[in-house]
Amino acid sequence: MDHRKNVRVIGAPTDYGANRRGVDMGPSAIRYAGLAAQLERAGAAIGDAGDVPAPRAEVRDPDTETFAPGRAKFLRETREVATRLADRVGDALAAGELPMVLGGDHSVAIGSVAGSARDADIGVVWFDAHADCNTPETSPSGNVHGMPLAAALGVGAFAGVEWANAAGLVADTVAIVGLRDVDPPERRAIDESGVTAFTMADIDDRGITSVVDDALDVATAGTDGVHVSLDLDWLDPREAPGVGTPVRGGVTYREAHAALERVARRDCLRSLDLVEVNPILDERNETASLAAELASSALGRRIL
Ligand code: EXY
Ligand code: MN
Ligand code: MN
Ligand code: MN
Repeated sequence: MDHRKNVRVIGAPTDYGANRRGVDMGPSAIRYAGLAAQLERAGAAIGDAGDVPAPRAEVRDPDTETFAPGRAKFLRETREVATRLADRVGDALAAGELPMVLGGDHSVAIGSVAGSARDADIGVVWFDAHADCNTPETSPSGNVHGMPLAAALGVGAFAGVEWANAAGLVADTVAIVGLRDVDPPERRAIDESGVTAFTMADIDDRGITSVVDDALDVATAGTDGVHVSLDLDWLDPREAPGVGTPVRGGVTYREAHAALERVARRDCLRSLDLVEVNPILDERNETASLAAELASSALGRRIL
């Protein structure tokens, strides 16, 4: 991959995939926190493509379209935005740029992964407290932000759903890192699909750099590049309070940087999501600032 990265920032201001309002302000908050300056520190050239249009939840019926059996709220809206975003991400890659998607809730990753995997075989590293492997049949909430990985892989009711399934992605090249809140059906889905999953206990035992190196081995095996999906609730809520679904016991500030620095060192980054930043719940925009900093580490910001 070439060394001066041309980054195309694409905002996806959604919140209907989550159970709390406010993540739709994530793209503004991350930009305001100095994303462009942070990326320049990594030597990247930045173009900001603005936001994809996203419907407001309060003027939509959550059940206009859904799956039966099971529930996926705001499925129509998810489809609309994912389809637009996949095109934007695919266009950025076709232009030789690195798409950076600012969420928004994690349902936007359905679009970014589909776009990234449109014309390539990709691997995925999913940094998250949650597995995001529910399907409409297994979801306890009906919130699609708990389903994007299942959607991309075509699990359960997502099988054969063209707009949701990522063409050039197979479970063998997907690794989730940092798990600490997994629903029992998701555990089964992980086992059956062949996705590689690392819990916080793995990080405790082996250290962050060794775990992330293993995740990158999985995601780079025979692929053209790696999509990194960074859910800010991956971090401990003390470091990242501005998220809708905080779970205690996450990675520290330094572990998070070390992880993204390993990504940069591998020189395999194809596309990146920064999602689930909730400015309403944040303290002085620190979670948004952290998202911007971590993006800079992922792009290879050097200290010396
Ligand atoms: N597993 C729960 C559900 O599916 O409702 C919670 C999912 C939260 C997903 C967050 C954003 O990563
Ligand atoms: Mn704001
Ligand atoms: Mn998530
Ligand atoms: Mn999460």
